[in-house]
Order: sequence, then structure tokens, then C-alpha cells
Amino acid sequence: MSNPSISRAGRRALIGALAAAALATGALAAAPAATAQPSATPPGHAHAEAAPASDFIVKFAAGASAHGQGRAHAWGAIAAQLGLKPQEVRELATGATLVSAGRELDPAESVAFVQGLLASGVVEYAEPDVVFTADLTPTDPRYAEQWDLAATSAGMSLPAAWDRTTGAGVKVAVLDTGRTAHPDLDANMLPGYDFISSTTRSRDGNGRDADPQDEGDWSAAGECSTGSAAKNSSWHGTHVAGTVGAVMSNGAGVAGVAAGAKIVPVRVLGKCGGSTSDIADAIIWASGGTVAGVPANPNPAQVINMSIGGIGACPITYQTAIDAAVARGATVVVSAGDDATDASGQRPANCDNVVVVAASDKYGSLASYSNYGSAVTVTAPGGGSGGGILSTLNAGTTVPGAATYGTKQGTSMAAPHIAGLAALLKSANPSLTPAQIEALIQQGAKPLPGGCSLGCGAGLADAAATLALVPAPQP
Ligand SMILES: [Ca+2]
Ligand SMILES: [Ca+2]
Ligand SMILES: [Ca+2]
Repeated sequence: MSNPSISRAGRRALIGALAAAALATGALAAAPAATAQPSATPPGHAHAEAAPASDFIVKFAAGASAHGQGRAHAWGAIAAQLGLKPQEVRELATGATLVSAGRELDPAESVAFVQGLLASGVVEYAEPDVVFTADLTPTDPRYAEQWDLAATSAGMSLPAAWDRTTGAGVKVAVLDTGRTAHPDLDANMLPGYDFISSTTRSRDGNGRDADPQDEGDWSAAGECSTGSAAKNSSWHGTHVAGTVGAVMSNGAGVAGVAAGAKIVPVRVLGKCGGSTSDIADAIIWASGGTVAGVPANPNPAQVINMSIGGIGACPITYQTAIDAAVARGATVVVSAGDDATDASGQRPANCDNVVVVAASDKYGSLASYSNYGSAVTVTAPGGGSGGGILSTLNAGTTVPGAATYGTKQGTSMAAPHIAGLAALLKSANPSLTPAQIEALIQQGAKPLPGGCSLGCGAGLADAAATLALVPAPQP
């Protein structure tokens, strides 16, 4: 059975569009009766839905079987034209008949077949026997708190997109503070790598190594810069990874945007941050490139998330690494920054070849802290007024403690929503290039319900609308 599943919402939209087209052209009205039939027969009508189908539901006109070639006359002409040998399968409780076309018809053939049936004059209505499925709704106990994923004006409308794919076959590299053990993440985690060269930053007693465990990024007052405040460990990488790919419907916690994808945790941020040189090497390695002294990445990523930022121009080293990753087919998603200013002053948001993500709040407005402006590609939920983004976390204040959940807000939280959406697109059609993925995300976006005068890119990302733009791969 190769029929794609079609959500109720998607089907309604499609029917609505086709009905409008039919009204405009009159193409779907039944042709005048060419054979004798009762004059009381109601005018034919159809959902000439452009869906692939092998079976069709056909309501023959009363008395159709009593005349001449009878019911087979209904498909004689169009069956010959399309090279079909239709057969009646069974009567339905509605009084209509299920008719097999004998093979799967593509969407255009499907419409032609229905129109041909109507043109016969012995059919009241006909429509493809399309497949329905329920929108995939995760059963995770805290999914109800994930307003950012819901099909609401401020949410990204993931459930209908998940009908199509949850990201299977795609790997997303999360360049961040590393990973912590978590029952809602472990099953989706690939080995990854630790790119922190400085033993001061790394806290694991050495430079680069194969274990991207997050050792904690806490710092004492004044330790990171003059006057810097003391801070507890953020477990930023654990939170970002959960938004991309927390395990769905496992009876625990939350669901990720692309729970069917796998995450490659790449540790680049430690105590007081990370260096350009380490981050650039990590970008190259994550996308499958060669880094001296580091074993080849057995899991090259098709999407790279960098919820990372700083003030200043895009370093040449960054741009070179990003260009190389994109050339290898990786979509590079970055946060716009949290300074409530134009993102053009924030790196890597001001680099070329990146998808730059601003943050919206629970009211669908640009979040108060979010950067904005012409550098922004698209906006995604990042939390703020009304509530934060719930994801996986760790309870440790310094070193890793127990796995837990919690909310954070920031463009760092918005970016992984788009990295996840890019993974869904890549899963739906693996031949999509980074440029096509960026264009589709923009094309599918909707205006921010709260408005945005400062520059939110193409608008608020809408996963359902974006996935609907993706043609299935050609066989
Ligand atoms: Ca190390
Ligand atoms: Ca390590
Ligand atoms: Ca879960």
C-alpha cells in the first residue's frame, strides 16, 4: 500500500482548494447525460481530490445497471484512455460501490478518472478512497505543556507534520555544552565528540576526547570576566537536544520536534564558553569533514544546531567552516541572539549560509529579548511572556546530577525548533539541499500572530504548512 496518509486537516484543506477550483472552472460538474437515465437523478458532483489512489468510491445513478452497458459504461472511456481494467469490489453501507482501478493512479490520473466517471452520465458522485490517519499526538505526560509544538497560533503545528515524518534517517549535530544522561534522550543519542581543547574550560582533565559528557559550566563571580556573576551549570546542551529530539511517546516527559532523528552531541562550550577554533573544527567534523587528530565522524549530520552567540563580526574561520559544512549538505541553524538588538551585530547570526532563528513568545509576539532584523531567516518559539520552553534538563548545580525537566527561554531555545524542522524536511525528502530547506521553511512560515515590525524573517515557522510543500521523492 503506497498511499500516503493524509491528515483530516490536510484533506479538508485540499478538498476546499479543489472545490474552489471546481467552482471557478465548472470542470467537475457532471456532463449532460449521454445515455438514457431517470430524469430525477440529482446532478453529479465529486471530490475530485488530487490524491494518489487505487480504489474509488462510486455512486451509480439510480437505474444505471438497468441500461445498456450498465455500470461498466461508467468507466469505459476513461479506463481505455488510462489503460485501466477497473473492477467492482463491494457495495458500501452508503449505497455506493467500491471500485478498484486495478493499479495506483497518480494524483492527476486520479482526478481524470473521477472526471471520466462523471462524464459518463451514469454516476452521481465519485471520489478516491483516500487513507485517513489521526494526527500523531505524542502521549508523553508533559506534552500538554509543550505549547511551542502545538497546532495553535503561537505554536509550530507539529502534529500534522509528524503524520508525514518524525525525522527518521536524519542526524542532527548539537554543538553545545555536551550531553548528560537522560532517560528521555539516551535512546536518540549517538556517540558524538568533545572538541574543547582547554583543560580549564573542559573540566574533564584533558583536551579533546571522545566523551562529550557535559561536565558543568558553572563559574564563580568574576571568573569568566571582570565583574561576571557567579552562575550554576546551565545544562544548555541537554535542553537544546531535548527540543530537537527528546524521545516521543515513551511514557516519559516531553517530545522532541524530530524525535525520529538521532542527535550527535558535540561539546564545544565549557566553563566561560568556547573558542572559535574549537567551534569551527566541530562544525567541520559534525558535517563529515576531516579534523587533524580527531577520528572521522561515523555519523555525519545533515543538520547542525548552534545555539551559540557573541557580539562581533563573523570570523573568517567560522565562515570557512560553515561554507564547508553546507557544501557537504548540512543545514546550519543558529540563534539570532538575546540582546534585543539587530542580529547583524551577533555572530554567527551575521555569517552567510546559516539559517538565523529569532524567538517568539507564548503570545506569538517577538520575544522581548530576541534579536531581530534583516539577518533573521525565520522565527520559532523560544519562550518569554506567558511561559518558557519545556525540555530535558539536569538537576545538578555544578557537576551533573539527576535527570530532570525544566523551562528555559532564549533564541537558543528557538533555534533547535528549526533544526528539528529541517530534520523533518530532510527525512521527508533526502535529496533536499540546505538552500531548498531554508526556502521551504520560509515559504511555510506564517505571520507572527502578535505582529513583528522589527524583522522576524519570513515569520513564525509552521511545520504542518512547511511539510505540505515537500513533494515526495521520485521513485
Ligand atoms: Ca576533554
Ligand atoms: Ca570529555
Ligand atoms: Ca518523552
